[in-house]
Amino acid sequence: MVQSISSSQDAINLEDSYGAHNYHPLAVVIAKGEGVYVWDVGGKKYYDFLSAYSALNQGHCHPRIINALIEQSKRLTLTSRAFYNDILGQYEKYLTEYFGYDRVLPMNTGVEGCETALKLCRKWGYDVKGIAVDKAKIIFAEGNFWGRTLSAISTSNDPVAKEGFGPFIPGFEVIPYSDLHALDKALQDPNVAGFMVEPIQGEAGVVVPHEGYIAKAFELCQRHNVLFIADEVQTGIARTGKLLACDHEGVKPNILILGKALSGGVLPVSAVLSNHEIMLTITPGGHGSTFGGNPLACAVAMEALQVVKDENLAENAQLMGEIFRERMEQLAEKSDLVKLVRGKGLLNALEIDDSPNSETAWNVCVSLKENGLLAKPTHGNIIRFAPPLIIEEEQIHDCCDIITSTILKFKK
Ligand code: IF1
Repeated sequence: MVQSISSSQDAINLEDSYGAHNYHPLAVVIAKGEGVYVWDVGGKKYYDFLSAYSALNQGHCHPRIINALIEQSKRLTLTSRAFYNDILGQYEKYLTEYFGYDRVLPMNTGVEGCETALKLCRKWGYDVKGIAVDKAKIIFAEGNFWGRTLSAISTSNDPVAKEGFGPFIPGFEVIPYSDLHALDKALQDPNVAGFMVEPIQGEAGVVVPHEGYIAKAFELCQRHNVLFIADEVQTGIARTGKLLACDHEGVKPNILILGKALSGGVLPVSAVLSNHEIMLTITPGGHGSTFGGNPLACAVAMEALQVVKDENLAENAQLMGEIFRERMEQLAEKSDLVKLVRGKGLLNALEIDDSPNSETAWNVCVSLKENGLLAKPTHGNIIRFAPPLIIEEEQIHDCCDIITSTILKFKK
């Protein structure tokens, strides 16, 4: 039975004693979340500027999404795909119409969505493009992050994520991000079946490619009969100020991968969308998952997406993001600690003017925590700021005040 823990240290000690040490969390123990706020076990209130890495775009415990969870959980949570149920088909219709695709393969986590997309890409490569069996290649961009499985770390160039876990999956090639010449060169190989890319690289430090890169990359892929696969697990669902980050350049990916905020952060839901030709290359028994497309996930995801539309979260992310970057650029002019601010919509980052392996960014986040705002560095000296997209103008200014005063008072 869940018991309430009143001491942060007790909670931390329990995790330290009984859990894997695969994270190094900021020393705050959260007990409650609502909208843009969280409260720690001592009752202190914070702005959540991480949103669980963009899984909470609709805010913590959104009443409509929680209600959908409660109502469906009283009726039917899981059937497995061994049988039909009365909600999966409705969800598939809703989701494919919402994003403008023919078909969807429902999964759970973001990395499962990406693995699924890569299986579809290889299968299409063999069955449709005619690549010789086991010769298909897929191209990725340096700095990519799409999860923690052996396939995902096989394409990583982050030694911390990769070292000690070999050998790695073959048939993956990594080229520089935002480099069209490198992509064009890689696509000369007739065995290339796909190019998987994040429209903005989240973990790499909110790296925004040069204007037109996504559109041109898509065009190069079409020209070489290669599938353009957009990993929108973090940038999708209105985070960057459009429903999808690819919408900023009018690109409709051949395969679209969604996750995180697809469920409003209530439970793991991911999805892979494509046209009939690509999706139907996988036949019964070619892929699956116990929980993939479960009735509870379908009910929650439909409500979570309806909230995005009804509350105009993409437009709000665009407007609040402009205010945020404007305020941070003013801060950068006044502070020798802030090198630059970059991002789109409400996916932004501050680059701290110190060496990537300095403790400065981390210590700034500790000070922000003490001042009532939770954020965390991505790599080294880059602090990602990604609040829920429901944040209001007064709140974004309040947060910018906290960030500004914390940084201007910060002593290295
Ligand atoms: C961790 C990072 C973010 C993702 C993109 C797929 C996935 C992710 C673009 C996989 C997941 C999460 C994973 C989480 C922290 C977080 C993260 F710092 F690790 F890289 F957001 F930037 N594609 N990102 O960002 O989705 O399987 O996790 O549902 O592993 O520490 P998942």
